[in-house]
Amino acid sequence: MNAKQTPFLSRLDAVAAETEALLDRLLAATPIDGETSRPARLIEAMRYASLGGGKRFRPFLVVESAALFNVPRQSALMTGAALECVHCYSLVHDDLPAMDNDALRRGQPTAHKKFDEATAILAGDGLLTLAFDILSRPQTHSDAAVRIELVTALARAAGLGGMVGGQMLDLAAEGRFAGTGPQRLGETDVRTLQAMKTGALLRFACQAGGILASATRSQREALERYGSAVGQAFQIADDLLDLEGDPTLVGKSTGKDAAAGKATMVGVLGVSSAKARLNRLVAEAEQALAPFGPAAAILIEGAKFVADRHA
Ligand code: GRG
Repeated sequence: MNAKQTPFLSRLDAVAAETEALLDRLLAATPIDGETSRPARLIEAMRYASLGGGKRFRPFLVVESAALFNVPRQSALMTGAALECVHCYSLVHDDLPAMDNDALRRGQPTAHKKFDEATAILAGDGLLTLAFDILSRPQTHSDAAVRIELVTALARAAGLGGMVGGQMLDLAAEGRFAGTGPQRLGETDVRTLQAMKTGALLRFACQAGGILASATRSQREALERYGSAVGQAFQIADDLLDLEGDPTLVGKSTGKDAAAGKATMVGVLGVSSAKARLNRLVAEAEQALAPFGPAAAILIEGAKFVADRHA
């Protein structure tokens, strides 16, 4: 434990360590039932992209939202590991030359720099499909109906009308397609883009606790309101880090948003209004969890962590 360790960071570290150990097992070299073989270079690239880095904030949200309902930790960790596979795939594909063309991620060479483009694309594909394999397993939940609900919710968060759709809107706003130019998006369009690209997975993380617990509609709505505020806060903090962050702390190149003409909330609102918005979103996240009382204190700390993060 380092000098700055707080109770919140200890809980985040605990989830990170358990998620790491679980992913390490899920990404073993030996094929499992129904598979033929696990090609060495592919498993190496999938492990490179998903182990040994990352805050594991999404699994933390799954575990702590599930803990509100005393869901068995194993179920929450499996769901968190599945979500982390989708998140890591998105980072690998986002870093590709055809997307953001980044050389550094989590302070290390990006997957296509470390391996090659074809391997990076396949590693991303492998992680995405593994996510749904994990959710379909009885260790994730004994009730198949709950597992199907998780699969549906993650697919909707990750796909066409969620993260992948948000990435498409982002590229379109940059004017990346033949015959198009950069778009100047207004606040509503930037909010929609960010809610899809970054917010959808974070929102799923919070929803997942309610799904695993078969929670009531009002409990689920409260978690979704919290997840949506945390998602918006996360993206504004990320935009501020790109503008003001230290690349050695952030672990990736910064200053790229403005250079690429990216549509960001900081660009639309300006720095000081974006910081004020960040504070409002943390307050909104806190209010959303009021029905859960003191049990939700750790999730409120999570929202503050997102707003204050430096990496
Ligand atoms: C290519 C399908 C596809 C989607 C890409 C999520 C995404 C869409 C792109 C990532 C680009 C990016 C930097 C988005 C901002 C928010 C974000 C996801 C930051 C990284 O998440 P952290 O800080 O990363 O949780 P760690 O390393 O801690 O896991």
